Amino acid sequence: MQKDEIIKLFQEKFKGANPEVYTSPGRVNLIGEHTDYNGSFVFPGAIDKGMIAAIRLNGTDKVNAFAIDLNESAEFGLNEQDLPAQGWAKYIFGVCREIIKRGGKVKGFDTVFSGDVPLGAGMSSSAALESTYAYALNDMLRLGIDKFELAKIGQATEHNYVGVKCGIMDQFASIFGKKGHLIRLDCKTLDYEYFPFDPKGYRLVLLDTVVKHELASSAYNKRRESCERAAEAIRKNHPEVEFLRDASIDMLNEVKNDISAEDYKRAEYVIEETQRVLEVSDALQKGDYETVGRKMFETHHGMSKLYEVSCEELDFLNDIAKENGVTGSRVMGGGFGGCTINLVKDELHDSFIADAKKRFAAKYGHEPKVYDVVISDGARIL
Ligand code: GAF
Repeated sequence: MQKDEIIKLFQEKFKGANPEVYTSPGRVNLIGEHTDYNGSFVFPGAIDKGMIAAIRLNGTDKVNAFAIDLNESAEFGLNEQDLPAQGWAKYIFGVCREIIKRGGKVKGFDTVFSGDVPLGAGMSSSAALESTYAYALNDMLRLGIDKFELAKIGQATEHNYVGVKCGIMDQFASIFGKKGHLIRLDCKTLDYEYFPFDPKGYRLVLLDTVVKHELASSAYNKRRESCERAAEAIRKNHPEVEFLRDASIDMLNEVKNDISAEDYKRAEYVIEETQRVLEVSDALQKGDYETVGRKMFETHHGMSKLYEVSCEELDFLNDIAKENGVTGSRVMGGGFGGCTINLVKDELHDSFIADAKKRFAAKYGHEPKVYDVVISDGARIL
């Protein structure tokens, strides 16, 4: 949705002076999945799909919000502790509460918002929503919160108001995104580096299964708990191991008999994935996309067999990618449905997509959705 359009919709709802308009994007992640909450590396980039919000202070201590795409309103007081009933309003409420917790003086506002990040596709629609409001309130109210803290406010919203114990990747990418660049982020130190990403001769394309399996957030939290248990066991012998990112396979093997087989598999995946991200960043610097692609396939295998966050539909798309000679393909984001991210040579793009659509539809009764990725800027005022 364009700025003019959302201002018009805001005016229909609230009348009066024109609002400010802010936007924040969703993200892709080239590699480094389920590594963020293990203090390890990720490789995301903001995309050209996101949330857009029109906001105007209303001189009260109430927030009146309207979700354009759902045609739903929500209202809450800034001093209330009770969560709003509407799922989407919890994100706005959470962001306000987290800013207040940090001493920020949030004031009441009227707002309408809309988005084009597909929901449940693993492209971080929720981080886009959190980042939009965290960025906007900070800017409008001159709160002076730095960008790292804005990302943490979004993450804390997930933890404390939504119940997903996520890492920092999605909110970081949404706030720090830069056009044409991926971000290699060290989630332990929050050191980050922009990598120009313009793979000549290749395209990055998402295939969305349009499937979201039940209980994804509780399964996600369980993965995190497994990793924390494994790290804790390793720490007994190696006190320097704060996160699994600091551990090696040898260290993990020392505690093999002290942890469950399931926790072992989860930790094995994370330790291997950390290594893969480092290899991919070397390969990217050399423009070696064949290695990048090979690592993506390895990640898919790990996510499917060790971390067990893939599903039948995603594995099917991954097989089709392999059969079509795609350079790299894997499940992207938290998993349990959503998208695969595919690195594919220009000349194979169309035939791969056609084959995937045909075979997926024959098996599951609908085509996957296709999104070509454009790496874009992070949160901003329009
Ligand atoms: C979700 C989470 F929100 C991220 O923090 C990250 O863990 C990702 O799943 C998996 O890499 O998007």
